Amino acid sequence: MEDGNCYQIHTSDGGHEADGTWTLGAPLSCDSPGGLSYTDQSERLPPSLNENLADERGEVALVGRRLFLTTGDRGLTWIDLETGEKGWDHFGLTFLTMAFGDLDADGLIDLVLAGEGLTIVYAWGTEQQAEEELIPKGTWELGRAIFEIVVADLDHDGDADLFAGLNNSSHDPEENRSAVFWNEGGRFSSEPTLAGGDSERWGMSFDAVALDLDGDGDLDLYECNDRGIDVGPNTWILNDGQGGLEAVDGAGADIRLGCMSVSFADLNQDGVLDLYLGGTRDHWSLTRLGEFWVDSSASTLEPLAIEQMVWGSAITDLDNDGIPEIIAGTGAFVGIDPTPWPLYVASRDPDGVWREGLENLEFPELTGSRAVLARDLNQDGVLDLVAGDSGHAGWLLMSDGCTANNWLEIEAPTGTVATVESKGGSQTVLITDEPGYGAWAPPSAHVGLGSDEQVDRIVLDIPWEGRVTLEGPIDARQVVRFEPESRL
Ligand SMILES: [Ca+2]
Ligand SMILES: [Ca+2]
Ligand SMILES: [Ca+2]
Ligand SMILES: [Ca+2]
Repeated sequence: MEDGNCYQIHTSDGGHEADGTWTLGAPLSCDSPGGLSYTDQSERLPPSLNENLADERGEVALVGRRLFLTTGDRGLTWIDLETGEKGWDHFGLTFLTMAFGDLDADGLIDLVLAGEGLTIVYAWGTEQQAEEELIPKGTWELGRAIFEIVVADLDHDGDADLFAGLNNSSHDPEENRSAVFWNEGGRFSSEPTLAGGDSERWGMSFDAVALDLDGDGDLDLYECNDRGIDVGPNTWILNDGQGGLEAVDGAGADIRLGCMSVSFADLNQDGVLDLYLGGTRDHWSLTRLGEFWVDSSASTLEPLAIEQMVWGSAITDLDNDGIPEIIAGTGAFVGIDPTPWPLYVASRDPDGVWREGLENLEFPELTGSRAVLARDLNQDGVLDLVAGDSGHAGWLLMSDGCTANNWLEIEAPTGTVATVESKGGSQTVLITDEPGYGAWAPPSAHVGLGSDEQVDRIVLDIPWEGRVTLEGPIDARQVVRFEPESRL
C-alpha cells in the first residue's frame, strides 16, 4: 500500500477491503436530556482589530481546541475554547482564503494562506513555526487570484497536495483553469500543473470540495464558480487515478450561478449524496438520480430574497432526530452594518420541502453571516455553530446540553462516504474537512439516530483505500474513528 503504485481501488461492485484500525470511544452519558436550545456566546470571540473594515470573507476554522476567524484587515483572531485565551495573527501577505492540513506529515497542522500569493505556515502556532512562500506576495491582485485551496492527496503518494481554484476575473474560461501544487515528500512544486479538459468549462472558482464522484476509488473535485452566467458553470473535475485532473461534462451539476458555497448531503435520504449550492440571489438543490443531477430547487427549497446572499453552508443533524438540517450564512453582498438577513436554518417537512426554522430555535436575525461550521465544541453530543460575519467578530452558538435523541460521530479521511445503519433506517453522509464555503475542521460527520440506542453497521468508502465495514452493535453517543493502515 505504501509505494503508491501497488494498490487496489474500490469499485462499485465490491472490491478491495481497506486495511486500518477502528477506534471506539466511551459513550457519553445524558443524564438530563432537554430540547434543543443554544446560548449565544458570540461575545466570547475576540473583536477584530479594526472594526471599521468589512470582513468580506468571514472564514472560520477549528484546529485542535482553537477556533479561528478571519478579520476585516485580512488577519486572524483566535480563541482557545478550553482556556479562553485569545489572540491575533497577522501575516506578511494579504490573503483571500485559508486551508489546513499536515503537509509535511510531522503530526502538526500547517496553515495555507492564498490570495495575492501562496504561503505555507508550517507547524503553525508552535515553536517550530516556519513560513514557505510558494508564490510571492504581490504576484496577483486580489481580484485575480487564488480564491480556493483544497488540501488533498490527489496522486495517492501519501503527501497532501494543494488544489488551487483560480479566479482570474477574466471572462475567458481558459484564464480561470484551476491548478495543483504537488507535494513530493513534504516539498512543494512552485510551478503548478494546470488542470485539463474542455476549457469552456472553467469558471471563476469560489469554493470546491474533494470526493469520489464516479466511485472508481480516486478523489475527484466539484468546483463552485462565481459569475457562472458570464464565464463558466460549476464544474466536475475528474481524477485519472494518478492525479491528472480534467473538467468533464457535469451531467446536470454544471449549472451557472454566482456560486459561493457547495455542500454535499443526502437531501432526500435515498442513500445517495446530493448537492446544495449557495450564492448570489438564491440557493439550489441538485438531486442525484443515477448518473444525473436534477435541479430540484423549485420543489424542495423556499426561495430567498434577491438581496439575501447565501455564503456558507453546512448540512447536518442539529436535533439528532435522523433528519438533517440546512444551516447557511446569509447576508448582503458587502457591509459592515448588520443586514436584515439571518443565520438561516431550514428543516425538511414530510413532503420533502426545506422550510425555514427549527422547533423553537431562534437564530440571529440581523447578520452579515458568511462561513458556517457545525461541530460539537462543548462535547455534549449536540453540534454547536460558528459563523463568520462581514460586519463583526462572528457568531458562536453553544448547545445547552444533550438531547434525548441519540447520535454517532465518525472520523475518517476526508472524502469518505459513510453509511450508518440502525433500526430506524440507513443514513449516508460525506466525511469532510470542507463542509461548505470558508469553513474548515478535521474531517468528521455527525449522524442523528433518533431513539435508536445502537448502530447495526457502519460502512465507509474511503478514497484510495476501499471499503471497510464495522459490524455492530455499536453503542450510540460516541465518536468512532477509522484510520487507514497507510496513514498510521
Ligand atoms: Ca473518482
Ligand atoms: Ca439523495
Ligand atoms: Ca434534524
Ligand atoms: Ca455541543
